[in-house]
Amino acid sequence: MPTRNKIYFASDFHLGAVSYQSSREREARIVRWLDLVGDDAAEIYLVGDIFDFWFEYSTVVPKGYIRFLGKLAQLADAGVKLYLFKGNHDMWMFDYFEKELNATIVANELTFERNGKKFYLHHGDGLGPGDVKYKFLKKFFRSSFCQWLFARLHPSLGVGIANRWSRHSRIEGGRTEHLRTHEQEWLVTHSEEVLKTNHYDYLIYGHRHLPLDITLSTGSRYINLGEWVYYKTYAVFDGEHLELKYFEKVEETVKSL
Ligand SMILES: [Mn+2]
Repeated sequence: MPTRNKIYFASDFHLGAVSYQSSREREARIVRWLDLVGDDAAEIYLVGDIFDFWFEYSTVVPKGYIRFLGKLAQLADAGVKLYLFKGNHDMWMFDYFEKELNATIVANELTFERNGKKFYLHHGDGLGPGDVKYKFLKKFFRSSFCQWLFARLHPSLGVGIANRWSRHSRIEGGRTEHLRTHEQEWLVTHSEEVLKTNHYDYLIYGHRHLPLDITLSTGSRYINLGEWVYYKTYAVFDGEHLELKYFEKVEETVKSL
């Protein structure tokens, strides 16, 4: 029996984008990563945008991703606890993965303590100042009315529309995101705001598509998990330390301020 004493975090796999072929290659890489971490993982947090698009009808789920989902099922059956966050691309995850994988679906933020360290997790969309238009859209897309309406469309039509929509904000091979100043990094702003009322050691997000490890004013760390089209980054907590790492890529170090 392996010792399961580590916690792993990753986000923004965007499975389904950009092409079928690139998604399959990425899926294979993710499965290799899950094989690696599956040996000592107690918990795995997938912090949103796992799929470039996801919708669950009452009897139908999107095609594809069977190796990835099979691997998650294998890990879940081996006793690894899975947490799947809703991102802005896959906010329509309902109870399918709860049923099939015994996973916990997280809609917004999740906070917990492990070994005396406090964690704050969120996909990262709709936080911080500005972006009023997106915040409004998020409220609409997450409403039960919108979900009811979408479920009435035939999947060929609904998923077709969704894929076209998804292309607008699609991740295009990474490396397009650059570090901004602290004032412009809205998740830094949001984290500092959160830290005014509660202490956390680690504030972990996705969404930004840029791996970041930034020490905040209180000594807490803002970790951005990056994405898996270009960077292939993840974080691991071994009970004492949290580290942001590259998977199958060693020549670059993670950016920090
Ligand atoms: Mn994303």
